[in-house]
Amino acid sequence: MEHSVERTYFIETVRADFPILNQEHHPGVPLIYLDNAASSQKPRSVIEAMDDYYRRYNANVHRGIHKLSEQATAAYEGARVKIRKFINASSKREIIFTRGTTEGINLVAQTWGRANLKPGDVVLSTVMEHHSNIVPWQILAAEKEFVIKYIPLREDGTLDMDVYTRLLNEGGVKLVTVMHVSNVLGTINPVAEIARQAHAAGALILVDGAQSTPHMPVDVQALDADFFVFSGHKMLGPTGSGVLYGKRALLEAMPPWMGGGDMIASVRLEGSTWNELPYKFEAGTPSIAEAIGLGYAIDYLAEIGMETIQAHEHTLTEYVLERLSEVPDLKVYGPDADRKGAVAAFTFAGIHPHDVAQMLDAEGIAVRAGHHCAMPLHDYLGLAASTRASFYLYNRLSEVDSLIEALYKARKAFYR
Ligand code: C6P
Repeated sequence: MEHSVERTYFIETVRADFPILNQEHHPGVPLIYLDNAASSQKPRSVIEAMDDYYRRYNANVHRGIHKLSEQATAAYEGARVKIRKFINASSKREIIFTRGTTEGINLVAQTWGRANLKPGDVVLSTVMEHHSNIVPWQILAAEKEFVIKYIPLREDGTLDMDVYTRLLNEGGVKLVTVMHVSNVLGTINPVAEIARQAHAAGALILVDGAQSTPHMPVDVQALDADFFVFSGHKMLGPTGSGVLYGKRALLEAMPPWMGGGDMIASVRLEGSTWNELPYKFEAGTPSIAEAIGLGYAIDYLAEIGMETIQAHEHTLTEYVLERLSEVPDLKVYGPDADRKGAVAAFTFAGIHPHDVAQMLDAEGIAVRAGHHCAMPLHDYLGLAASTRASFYLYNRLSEVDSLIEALYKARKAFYR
């Protein structure tokens, strides 16, 4: 049993629920999975729930009068109810299924953005955003001629809130679109305060919750987010699942994005009318097994408790930052553990981040190297790339020790 989790949950019991973790990465070398910010592993309950759908009640939803379709619809809509509760939305009509964070942001850009942004308006974002919260706005700005401004960072990798306030005061801001937790720096942004100021300036706020929802309690009403998006695959669920939350009045007023089956009330050759929420934004046959799987992932997380998971990850973050600070020639990016999620992006002077990742892989340790879909942030930091270790509820403190040991080994090999 590990010291940090004795108080919270028995980590070996959790690990036993994840079949993939119990394997050798190379002959005789156990897998240490530290690429959770890219995608998490899946517990048996999620894998089995999806298998069960395909084996026992595979059918389309909202369409058939037969028993299988009714069962599939109940499971699919049941997942929506679980998600509503998990993020404390006020109605299940505010929960739109998407394929992930990227699709959610593009949906808002192409519906709310297309209908509301005009030349001279300002969309305010940050330099730490993932590409999925930059490119959709750039694509639309090229057509609608609004301006995108970016909040810079302070030295410690947190947002410069003074500049934020100043940019809001310059006027014209219609939307603030900001990540909750950085996938590189780990910075936890003060989203409730950002929302408060945005609303006072007459702007809406979109929160990219891809790296927060898996790791901490999220309450969209407490944050007062107008839109909140996240991906299922980073929170124990399957790829191809995700959520756009939007305040009901906003979603009601927005035009649909994709047209097709299920999103209509009636179709005539002369024109069509739209279905009620949330179906207006769910055209075509959805990812049914994936939505059901996401529901089971939420059951799993809720059973342990998001506060408990956050506490365990905080211990891991404190420990990894402490141990990384001992390694010579290594620089970690982002704030201290109290303002950071369980993500450690670092560089080794003189060693390419990809080489570091490759040497770690040889030791059984899976990490990511590159720009992590945050090229502007890497430009801002003066880096081409970084190596990133990212943790989750099933990671042990001893895996941090293995990481550090492997980094010393890599250093010895390169500095020889
Ligand atoms: N970040 C990472 O390794 P999708 O691909 O749609 O599920 O999520 C996109 C996305 C959006 N915002 C943030 C903050 C993210 O971290 C991600 C995905 C992965 O960091 C893959 S690039």
